[in-house]
Amino acid sequence: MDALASVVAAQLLFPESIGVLPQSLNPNVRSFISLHRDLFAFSRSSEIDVRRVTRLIVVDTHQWSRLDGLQQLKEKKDLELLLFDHHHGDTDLNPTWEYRDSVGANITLMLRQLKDTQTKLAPIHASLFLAGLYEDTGNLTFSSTTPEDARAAALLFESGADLKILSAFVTPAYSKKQKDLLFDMLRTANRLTLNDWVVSINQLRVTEHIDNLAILVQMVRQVLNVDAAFGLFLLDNDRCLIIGRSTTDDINVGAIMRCMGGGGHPGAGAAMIKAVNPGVLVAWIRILISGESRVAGQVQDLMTVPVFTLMPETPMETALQALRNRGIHGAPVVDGDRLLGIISMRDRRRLKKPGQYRHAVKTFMSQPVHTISPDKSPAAAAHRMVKHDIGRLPVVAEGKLVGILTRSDAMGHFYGLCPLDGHLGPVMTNPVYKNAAP
Ligand SMILES: [Mn+2]
Repeated sequence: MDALASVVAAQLLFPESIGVLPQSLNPNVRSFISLHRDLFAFSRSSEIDVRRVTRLIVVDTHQWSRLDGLQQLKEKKDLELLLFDHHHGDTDLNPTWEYRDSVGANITLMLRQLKDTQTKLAPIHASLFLAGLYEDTGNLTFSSTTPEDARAAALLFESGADLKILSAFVTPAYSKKQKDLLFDMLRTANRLTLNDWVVSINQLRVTEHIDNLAILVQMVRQVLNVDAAFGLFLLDNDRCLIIGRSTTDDINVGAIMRCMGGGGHPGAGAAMIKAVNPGVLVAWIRILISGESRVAGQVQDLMTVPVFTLMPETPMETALQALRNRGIHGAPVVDGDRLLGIISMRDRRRLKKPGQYRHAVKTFMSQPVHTISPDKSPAAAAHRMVKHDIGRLPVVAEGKLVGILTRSDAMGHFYGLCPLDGHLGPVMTNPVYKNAAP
């Protein structure tokens, strides 16, 4: 839909041009065209006399292989080639002039030009353009969406875009090939737990062109409800396309893809690699995910040492007084090196009668204790605290208590990373930790 919108926009920018579409079209694009046949004029590539073409305008792609039936133009000398594209990656088109930028939809780039030339848009144009914009940005929800895409959407609304037309054509009309591949991916996904995050990895051979593999990876991530999903697509030309989607900053897909020669954002990215053994690529991704978390610091850099501990036989009143004196909310209960449990101010609610204040700590402590190892990331620690609704994690290495990490240690780290520190503070703490111990 974005490509169709971009071709129409190119025809507005270059009125002397002829619009040519790929031979295979998504079902929603096909039905849009057949309903609006009188309004838009397109030609088939077979109807074009390539000898008479002096200028080629390419939109929404930067590969010759995607220009069905126009390959002959590749050999043509003096061909002026203008490129408008929002995809990342090297182009083999050798354009005379290129207009490329990382925006969510190509139509956003085209609208920049249309605005510059003060072209007036008819409502049907605005509707088609908005359909393309919505489809490529997932209704402005994909992480590739930029503020400019949202402004472009506003402009299209102002130009009379009709939401009724949109709803009929934006519905993601997944092709049979896409659906088959999606079902395959859901069946064969390999689920791994890496640094406390659940990640799915798919390896598939893809023998024909399939549109928008990225949306399939995105759907696999949603349906399997994993923190990140990676798809390794082995293509016919001896290459492997790797696509990643992540919902956690702790797995920075863009950084991982850059290590693999590609690019992207923290939430989404891709890389194209000369086919090596896919097993090697999976191992590489695992190493990069583990390594990525380490970049953000480790638990051992944030934990408190030495740890104030309590003995199992200490009476509750003595223990609570000791915590109050130190201004802390909880402490591990140990017997020598052995971690037996954890006691926190919150455990007071287990004391029903005044006499119980003389009972031993071991009667009221929480166990088993959730712990973390010193080489984990702060995000993994925070994840564990939220999951178990606890305020502190004893740090254990080789069975020994080496430190303690509190929620404020972990949050202090995140606020340190967060440029809007003070502003985001209350917003971030309240909803997540509403029910946790003080
Ligand atoms: Mn596009």
